[in-house]
Amino acid sequence: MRIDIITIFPEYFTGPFSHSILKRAQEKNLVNIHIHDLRKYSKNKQKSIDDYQFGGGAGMVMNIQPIDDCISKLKSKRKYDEIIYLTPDSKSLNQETCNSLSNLKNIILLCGHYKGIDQRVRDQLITMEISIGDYVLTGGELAAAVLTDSIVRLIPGVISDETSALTDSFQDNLLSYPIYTRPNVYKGWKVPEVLLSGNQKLIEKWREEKSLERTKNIRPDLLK
Ligand code: 6GU
Repeated sequence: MRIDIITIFPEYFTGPFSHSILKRAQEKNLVNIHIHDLRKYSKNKQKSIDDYQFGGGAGMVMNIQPIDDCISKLKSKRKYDEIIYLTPDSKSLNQETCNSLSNLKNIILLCGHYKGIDQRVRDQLITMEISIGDYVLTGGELAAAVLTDSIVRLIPGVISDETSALTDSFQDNLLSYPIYTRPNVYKGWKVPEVLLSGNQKLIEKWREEKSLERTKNIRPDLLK
């Protein structure tokens, strides 16, 4: 899979993408992530990429031209399955969307800033819009990093034990069950007896019950 990220803060991504699973996924060529500095597509001396809003109002709006030029250049080289704009004023990301995006070959992520982008970019160039939740961040970069992480870990071969992605919270619309490791007693705090029983059938049943119980208590909305 190839992910192209368009941003005015290209250095932002060096941290999140150069550790652990995301780092290894790139080394193994399971994903190729390319960062594009939007300012390089600005046509003026000051390298500006935003302007005042028509009709007045606070906040700058990102211009069409640098975004259009950057996306056009990418599209001239390969076909993109989705061109995604990260913005809080859109549908919230969920596991189902992560699953389907992880099956795609080429995607572009556009990080928004300031007040937002010119609506014509959204109407003409963007094929999908994603928010990562009902709160506002200073920019789309963190959201793009979150989206990338959530997609890349689902690409076959990225997580060594594939079943571990399949038993994630949300894969079946249930939160995960409680998990424990050694020692079985710490400061008198005990691991549930059933997990030490060796009875796999009983263990599965206990885990299902706990998943359901947790979901009912914390996220009843998932059960509807
Ligand atoms: Cl995608 N962008 C920004 N700026 N804030 C957000 C978001 C995105 N998703 C939730 N909050």
